[in-house]
Amino acid sequence: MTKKTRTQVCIIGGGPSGLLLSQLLHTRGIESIVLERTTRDYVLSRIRAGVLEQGFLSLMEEAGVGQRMREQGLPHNGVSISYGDEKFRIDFDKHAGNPVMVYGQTEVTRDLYDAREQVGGALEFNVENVTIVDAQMDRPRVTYLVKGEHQEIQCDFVAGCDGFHGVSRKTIPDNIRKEYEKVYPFGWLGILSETPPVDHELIYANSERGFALCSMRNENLSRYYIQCSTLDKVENWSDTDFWDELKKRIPRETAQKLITGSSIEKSIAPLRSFITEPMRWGNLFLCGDAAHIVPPTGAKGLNTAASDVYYLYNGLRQFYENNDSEGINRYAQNAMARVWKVQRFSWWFSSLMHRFPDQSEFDHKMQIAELEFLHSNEAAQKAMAQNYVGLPY
Ligand code: FAS
Ligand code: PHB
Repeated sequence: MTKKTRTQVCIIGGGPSGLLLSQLLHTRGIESIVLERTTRDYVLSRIRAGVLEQGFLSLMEEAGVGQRMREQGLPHNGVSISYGDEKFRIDFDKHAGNPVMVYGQTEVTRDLYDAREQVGGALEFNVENVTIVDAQMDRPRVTYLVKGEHQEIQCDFVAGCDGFHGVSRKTIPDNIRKEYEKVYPFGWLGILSETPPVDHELIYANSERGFALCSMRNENLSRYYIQCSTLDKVENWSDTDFWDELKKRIPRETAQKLITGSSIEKSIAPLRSFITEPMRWGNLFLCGDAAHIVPPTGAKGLNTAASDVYYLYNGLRQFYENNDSEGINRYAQNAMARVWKVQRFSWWFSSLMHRFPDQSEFDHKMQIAELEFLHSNEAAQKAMAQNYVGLPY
C-alpha cells in the first residue's frame, strides 16, 4: 500500500546541506522532509571537515543551532604555511577582519540532527531507490522504499543534497548537464588522535616528500593529514609509520613538539575538483557535494555547501513569503558564481602545496617562488586570507 504524503520541500540527503536547509526552512514555517539513505549514526561516523567560515556560523545561528558551536568551537585568527623549515603566518584579523571557527563537521551534523528531532522534523532513514519524478512539472514527486515498502511524496520543490554519489545530479538528463572535473594524482591519508594539537593554529606544509596538514578538533583531539598515492591503502600505514612520515614533512622545530598517540580514526580521501551545471533543473535544486566537489586543501567543501544553502533557503523564503520567484530563478547563477571562485582558490592552494608525481624541477621552483612571494607580500597574503576565511555570499 503506498502511503501518499505531501510536503513543500523534499530534501534528499541527511548530511550537513540537507539538515541545515531543513532546519532553516523550519524557522520560517516552511515544511520539509529529509530522506537519508543511511542512518544518523552512520552519517555522524564520517570524519570530514573541520574549519567553518563566518557565513556558515551565521546560518547556524539563524537556524537556532549555534550555541554548542559558540561554546565549544575554537575561533582561529590565522593559519601557518611551511615549506621545508620555513614557516610563516597568514593573519586573518589583519587581512580579512574575520576569524574562522574550528568545529568538526561531525559536531555540526550532530547539532542539526538534534535540532530537527527536537521539533519533530520529518526525517526518514534507510531509504532506498529514491527516484525524482516530474522534476520539470509544478508538482514533482519523490518515490522511495523504506523496509521494502513503496512511499511517495508530492512536493513543490526537491533539494538534491545527496552528495557526490547521490541520485539528484543524475536526474538531470545527460544532454542538459555539463560536468567539469580535475582528478588530482594523490590522496590524503588522515588520522584522528586524542592528543593535544602540535600548534594553536593549523599548519599547511609543503615538503620535498609531499603535503601535510596539522589540524585539530579541540584541545585534546588532533586531526593530521599527509599526501599519499591514489593507490595507497590505510592498512599500509601503522600509526608509527604515519607519525614518522608526518615529522619529516613539517618544520623540525614543529616536529620536535609533536605529541603522538594511537589513531582513533584513519582514512584516505581522494582529491578532485568537480562541478555540475546547471544547479537547477525545473523544480530540482542541487546543493553542496551533489553539485560540486573541491580538494579539501582550502577547507571549502562544507563551507560551499553552506553558501548554496544560503541562496536556496532565501530563494524559497522569498517564494513562500512574498510569492516572488526571483530568488529561486537566480539560485543557480548566484550559487555557481561563488562556486567557481571557491574552486579556483582550492585548485590554486592544492597546486601550491602538493608534490605532483610528474612535477619537473622548474615546476617545483615555481612552487617555492610562489611560497616565497606569499611569505613576503602583504597583497598576496590579503588575497589568501580573504579566500580562506570565506568570500562574501
Ligand atoms: P554529504 O555527502 O555530506 O551528505 C550527503 C548525504 O546524502 C549522505 O548522508 C548520504 O548518505 C546521503 N545520500 C546519498 N545518496 C542518497 C540517496 N540516493 N538517497 C538518500 N540519501 C542519499 N570538506 C572540508 O571542508 N574539509 C575536509 O577535510 C573534508 N574532507 C572530506 C573527506 C571525504 C572522504 C569526503 C567525501 C568529503 C570531505 N569534505 C571535506 C567535503 C565534505 O565535508 C562535504 O563538503 C560535505 O560533506 C558536504 O555536505 P553535503 O552536501 O551534505 O554532502
Ligand atoms: C580538518 O581539520 O579536517 C581540515 C582542516 C582544514 C582543511 C582540511 C581539513 O583544509
